[in-house]
This record gives sequence, C-alpha cells and structure tokens, in this order.
Amino acid sequence: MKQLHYRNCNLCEAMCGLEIEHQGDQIIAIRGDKADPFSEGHICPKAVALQDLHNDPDRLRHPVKRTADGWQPISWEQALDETAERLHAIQRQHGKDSVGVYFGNPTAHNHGALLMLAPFIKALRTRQRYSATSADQLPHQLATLQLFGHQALFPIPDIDRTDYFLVLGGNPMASNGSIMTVPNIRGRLKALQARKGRLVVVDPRRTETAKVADEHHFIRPGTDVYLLLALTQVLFEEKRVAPGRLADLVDDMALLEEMVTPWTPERVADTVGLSAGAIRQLAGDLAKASRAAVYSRVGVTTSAHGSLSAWLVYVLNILTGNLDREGGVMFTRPAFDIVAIAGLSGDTGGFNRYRSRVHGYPEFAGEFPVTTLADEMLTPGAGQVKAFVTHAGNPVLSCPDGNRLEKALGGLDFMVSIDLYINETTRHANIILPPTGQLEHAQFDPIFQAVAVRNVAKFSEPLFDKPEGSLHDWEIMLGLMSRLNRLNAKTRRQRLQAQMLDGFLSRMGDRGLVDLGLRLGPYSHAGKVFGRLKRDGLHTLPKVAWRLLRSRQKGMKLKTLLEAPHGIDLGALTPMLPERLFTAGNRIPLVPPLYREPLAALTLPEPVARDQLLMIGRRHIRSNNSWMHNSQRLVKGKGRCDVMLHPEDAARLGIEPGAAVTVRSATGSITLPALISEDIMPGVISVPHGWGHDREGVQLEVARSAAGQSVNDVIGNDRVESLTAMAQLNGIPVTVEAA
Ligand SMILES: Nc1nc2c(c(=O)[nH]1)N[C@H]1C(S)=C(S)[C@@H](COP(=O)(O)OP(=O)(O)OC[C@H]3O[C@@H](n4cnc5c(=O)[nH]c(N)nc54)[C@H](O)[C@@H]3O)O[C@H]1N2
Ligand SMILES: Nc1nc2c(c(=O)[nH]1)N[C@H]1C(S)=C(S)[C@@H](COP(=O)(O)OP(=O)(O)OC[C@H]3O[C@@H](n4cnc5c(=O)[nH]c(N)nc54)[C@H](O)[C@@H]3O)O[C@H]1N2
Ligand code: SF4
Ligand SMILES: [Mo]
Repeated sequence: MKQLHYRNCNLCEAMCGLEIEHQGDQIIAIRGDKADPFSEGHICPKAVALQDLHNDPDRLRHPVKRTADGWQPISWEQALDETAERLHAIQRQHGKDSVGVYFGNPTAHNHGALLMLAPFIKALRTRQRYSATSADQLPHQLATLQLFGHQALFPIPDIDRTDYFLVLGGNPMASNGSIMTVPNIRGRLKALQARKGRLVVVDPRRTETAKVADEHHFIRPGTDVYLLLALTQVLFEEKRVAPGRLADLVDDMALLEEMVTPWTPERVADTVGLSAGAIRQLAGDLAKASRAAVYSRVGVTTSAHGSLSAWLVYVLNILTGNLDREGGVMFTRPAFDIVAIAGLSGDTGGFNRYRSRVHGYPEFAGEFPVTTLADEMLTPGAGQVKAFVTHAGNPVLSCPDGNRLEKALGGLDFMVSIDLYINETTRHANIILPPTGQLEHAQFDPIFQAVAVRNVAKFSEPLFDKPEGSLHDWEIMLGLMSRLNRLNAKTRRQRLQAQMLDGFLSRMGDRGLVDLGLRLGPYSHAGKVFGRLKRDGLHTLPKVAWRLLRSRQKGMKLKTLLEAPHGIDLGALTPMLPERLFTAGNRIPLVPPLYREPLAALTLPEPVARDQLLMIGRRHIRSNNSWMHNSQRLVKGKGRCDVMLHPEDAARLGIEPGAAVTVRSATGSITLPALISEDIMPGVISVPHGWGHDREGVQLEVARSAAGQSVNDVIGNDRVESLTAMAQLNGIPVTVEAA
C-alpha cells in the first residue's frame, strides 16, 4: 500500500517540507509538501537525492575498524569500548588536550546530536575543539556577541516585508539562504519586486541571485569592509543617520562617526571597484528606503576583514533604523528558544578567553580556529593533539590546506569518526561509527527555526524504523560519553554523577529533550515563567520549577507538533528590543572595544601583483559542501568543478574554453577545466569547494568518478582573518596558467 510521509528536508538551512510517497521501505517519490505553511511546496533538486543517500550502497551501516587487511565490521559494544579506552589512555598519557574534536556542518542539522553536544564535549574534557564555524559564520557570531550580548542572537532579514534588500557575499538563489532560513527564495524575491521593492547584490560574480536582482555591483574580493565604511561615512556626512526608536538604546554614536570619517567613497572607490558615485547612490537608496535589510554571508565572513565587515553590516541596519523593525532585520521568537536557554545557563558565548598553543590564536565559543588544526597535530610538545574525533565533518576537503591536514591525520595515535561514509577525512580514522541515515531518525531544527524569516515550528517523525543494530547520532555520542565519564570518574560521587547523567539523558532521549525545550519556550505557559526567570534571576528557580510542573498540560510541547506534521506557522517576526538583549544595561554599543584598534589600524590593501588573480568560491544548487557527490542524479551531466574566469583574463593567459588550467599558490596547485564567462569580474576566478574525491581509500564510488579537485589544496593557512584567525577562503591570490 502506498503511503505518504511528511518531514523537513535537512540538507540545507531552508527547512523545506517534503511529501515522501513510499511503499514499505521503497521510496516512490519525493515532492514538496504543499501543506507546509512555510515552504508551501517548494523544494530544490537535492531533496530528491535523499533517497539516494538512503539507498547508497557506500553508506556505512555498522561500525568498522581499520586493520592491516582493510576495514573490518565490529560490534557497537567493541567499537564504543575501544574508542573510549583509547581516548582515555591517550589523555592519561599526554594530558586532556591531546584529544582534538571537530564538528562539521551536518551536526547543526541533526537535533539529536545538537542536544547531546554540551555533555559530549564536556566528557571529552579538551580545549582542542574545532568546527566548521571558523570556516564560515564566526564573524557574524562575534558581532552579535559584541553588539547584542549573545553569539546566537542573529538579526534576520524580514524578506517578506522589506522594500530594499542589499545582499553582500551571499548567493541565496544557489545556497537557499544561510543564517536566514528562507524556503522558496525565488518566490519571495519575486514578491519583493512585485511590491516595488529592490534587490541589490554586491558580489565579484554575477551570481544566480545577481541575475534576478534589480541592481548588481561587482566588488573586488576582500574589500567589503571599505565599501561598508564608506556607506557609513556617507550616512553621517549627508546627515542621514536615523536610528529611530533605537536611538535610545545605542551608545558610541559620536565615536563611530569619528572613526568612519576618513573613509570617504572617493578614497575607497578604486580599491573596491565601485565608483564613488555608485557608493553614494547605494547609501542614499538605503537611507531612503522605508524598510531595508542589509545582509552579508559567506563571501564576506570568509574573506579579509570578515569580522569588521560582519559588524558594519549590523551597524548599517542600526543607523538606518532597520534593526528590529518590520521589513528590516529582526529577531526570531522560536518555539525551542536556544538563545534564551543558552542565555539562562550563562552560555552566551565568549572570545579570546584563552589562546591556542602553537599560534596563540584566540578561542571563540570554546573553539580554536580550524586554521591551526593541522599545526596543533604536527607540532610536538606538551599539549600536542595525538587523537582526534570528528562528527559530521570532512575537514580534509573543507578546511584550508587539506593535504597538510591529511599528513597530520596520518600521524595521529588514534582517530574516530562519527560519520556515514569512508571519505577523504574518515579514511584516516581507526574506527568509524555510522549513525542512522537521514530518513531513519526524527527531524527537528532548533538552530534553523531560530534563524527563520518567520516564526515556525515543526517536528518530523522518522520515515523508516531504525534498522536493527543501528544507533542514532545522539545515541553514539551518549555511548561514548558515558564510557568516558565512567573511565574518568575518580571518586564514588563522580561515578554516581556520571551514572545519573547517563540515566537522565537516555531516558529523555532526543524526543524528551525537544519536549522539554518546547515547554520552556515562549509559546508555552512555562515559557512566560521562563522569561520571568531571566528577568528576576536564577534564585527564583524553585518557584518557577513549581509553575512549570503545574503547567504541564498547557501550550507548546512535542505533542503539539506531532499533531501538526506539516508544521506550524507562529507568525511574522515581531520587534523584541530591548528585552531580547543580553548586553550590560540592555544597551547596544555601536563600536564595541574589540573592533576599535583593528579599525583604527586599517589601511587600504596593496594592489594585487600583476601576475595574480583573486580566487573566490562558488556554490551550486545541485551540490552540498563535500558530501552529496555520491548521488548520480546530482552529479550527472557536465562536471561542475571548474575554474570560472573572465574572457579578458583567458585571452591574456591564452586559455581556451574547456582547456585544462592550473591554479597555483604557495600552498599547492590543482588542474581543472576552464569555464570562460563574462559573469565574473576581470582579475577574479571562481572555483567551487568540496570536490577532490579521487583519493586512495575513499569509498564513494559515484563521487570518485566525478571527482574534481579540492580548492582547499590551494588555499593555505597563511592568510587568516586578522581579528579571529578564522579561515580566509575567498579573495585568495593565485596564479593561473594553461596546463
Ligand atoms: N546548494 C548548496 N546550498 C548550500 C550549501 C552548498 O554547498 N550548496 N552550503 C550551505 C552552507 S554550509 C552555507 S554556509 C551556505 C552559504 O550561503 P551563501 O553565503 O549564500 O553561499 P555562497 O554561494 O558561498 O555565497 C557566497 C557569495 O559570496 C561571493 N563572494 C566571494 N568573495 C566575496 C567578497 O569578497 N565580497 C563579496 N561581497 N562577495 C564575495 C561569492 O561570489 C558568492 O556568490 O549555503 C548553504 N547552502
Ligand atoms: N574553499 C572553501 N571552503 C569551504 C567553504 C567555502 O565556501 N569555500 N565553505 C565552508 C563552510 S560554510 C562550511 S559549513 C564547511 C563545511 O565543512 P564540513 O562540515 O567539514 O564538511 P561537509 O562537507 O559538510 O561534511 C559533512 C560530513 O558529515 C557527514 N554527514 C552527513 N550527514 C551526517 C549526519 O547526519 N550525521 C553524521 N554523523 N555525519 C553526517 C558526511 O558524510 C560528511 O563526511 O566548509 C567550509 N569550507
Ligand atoms: S532548498 Fe535545502 S531544505 Fe529545501 S529541498 Fe533543497 S536542500 Fe532541502
Ligand atoms: Mo557553512
């Protein structure tokens, strides 16, 4: 009998609702769920590939151990015991920080793993923590921490009501939005234009988003900071600073004006590649728009001065009165309020509380930047990383200088990967612990619901029963964690505590924890009590706990969501300031001290050397970072891992369309076909990341046949973002020649 199953797609941030038609364990069709109030039936081609993931013969279905005779299946008991014992033994011998851990992007899409993250990290007891954050959104988080007092309190473009949407370094038509969960971006942009709103894109490439925009400006890679400073300067010079009701909340206005005064459009024009007139026009249009949203993403945060730029984008929204205003950039009120929960537990984030061993890079949110990961493994001495844990990450392809990282992984005493595949990274592991597949677990999105353009909530049941003898991500983490805690417990009391935590978490499970989070949220009665907790302080907890218990039957809980399999719309975003702030005195310091010195020291960059081009990345709708290339339906057709360059550059370098070209830096080189196109700025090339699968031992048959090469073999760790030392992945100087 054919059946229909409804769930959210978890591949990117857009949270599209799916309708999956199946007969038993056979998937017949994957379509958009028209009854999903948020995505209204919209999907992209990747959703259909969920069935390829599910059926993929290369996907691991039981733990494996690397031996002299290749990978051998082992039992969960053995795999978890051995992993915990090895990690424990290495920490005993070399100290706690001898174990490193890396969390990849899909961790954020897996609620079970997310809810288990804090206790799992605690059990690992190491400061050698890393994640894709430092190859991605760290500057946004740093800016929200500085301005709003909380690293996860992101202002989200109110795209459905804005009249002017300025996008820098984001390509939502390909990425489907990021730190802006926005299913059906195309439809929403069309609606913006239909109500006479304008979409303006600033990008070194005429992207898919630029092509549907009302206005597109090429910008020289890595120079957004100068453009943003000049826009700010013009607002002050032309007396167009109008923060509206925010005026009462912000400090440092005079300091900001003073600091941006030198950055006139005329001074920065040649550097950024926009004329002074165009910059003034942009500033004027932004100021004039009745409701505007300025938004930046990966192209800005992963390039030079990403931290200053991310901060300035929020500043522009504040100066024009668009923060926390309908049609501007707004805060969400999610049903599972991760911002409030983290805030209450005191974990609003932190920066530079300690530094990394080899390079002295600052910690952010308890992590070091990935730009030092290989060096922490390769540099001998006390604190050297000797063992490594990865969860849903492929740093060999996603972090700078993949070859060096491979060398480092090869020299470890022990490595374990919680992952679905034997890929470029996990092939170095001693043990791989594969979780259930995407359709075999429930789906809930605490992070992406918290960054969505509307307040929405949805919980999806698993489509398929958990196969016998398999474990979910959270169960694997719990298994490792309780073993480690047992091994580390020195006293009877500690052993008892470990047992209690283990018991509590296994009894709660992912569903129990989601339920608890929803009950604590703003749509439950308890949530109101919870809000009071924040205001009145933790000492009122006993009283509050009592209220919570009494209110068990009221308001939002897991059951509410189980009864609404298409999801629930909780309404448009609403103004939340100043209550939502976590800063001292609930104020917004426009120029947080952290940015003052780097801003004062900022100079215009040296011109690019004559023989060099600046390399940027590129995302494609049919590709997803490094790990979806084993789906034939997604990779079929003309290869997509190529070097896009402008006809002028191609002519100068004697490069024909389709010819093999070598892209080279001090770090390494790759050779790929040339894609000659007017869509890219002269002097710039674009190469997508996440490719380079044809490496020995990689067990991804389809991906290996459409291998491409890894752009991160060319990008080194020599260029790090100056404030945070996070990876610089865009605007990399390279040479290009016919191969
Ligand atoms: N199909 C698909 N969707 C995805 C992903 C994927 O791999 N494939 N990945 C997901 C992830 S992990 C993320 S973080 C998001 C990212 O979401 P986006 O940030 O929207 O994704 P990108 O396409 O990388 O967009 C970055 C843009 O910045 C431009 N750029 C490069 N350098 C500069 C610069 O110096 N200045 C300016 N102004 N622009 C610059 C690039 O040309 C590019 O168009 O996408 C998510 N969604
Ligand atoms: N040059 C360049 N480099 C980049 C970028 C760029 O734009 N340019 N983008 C950066 C960005 S924004 C990001 S987010 C990073 C991404 O970097 P990573 O997170 O390191 O890499 P992914 O390709 O997302 O790898 C995901 C891994 O998780 C596994 N996996 C998938 N689903 C699950 C699951 O449910 N559970 C478990 N346990 N494993 C799972 C996959 O098999 C794969 O090994 O790359 C960064 N690197
Ligand atoms: S846009 Fe993202 S969430 Fe929507 S179907 Fe595609 S991959 Fe899935
Ligand atoms: Mo990302």
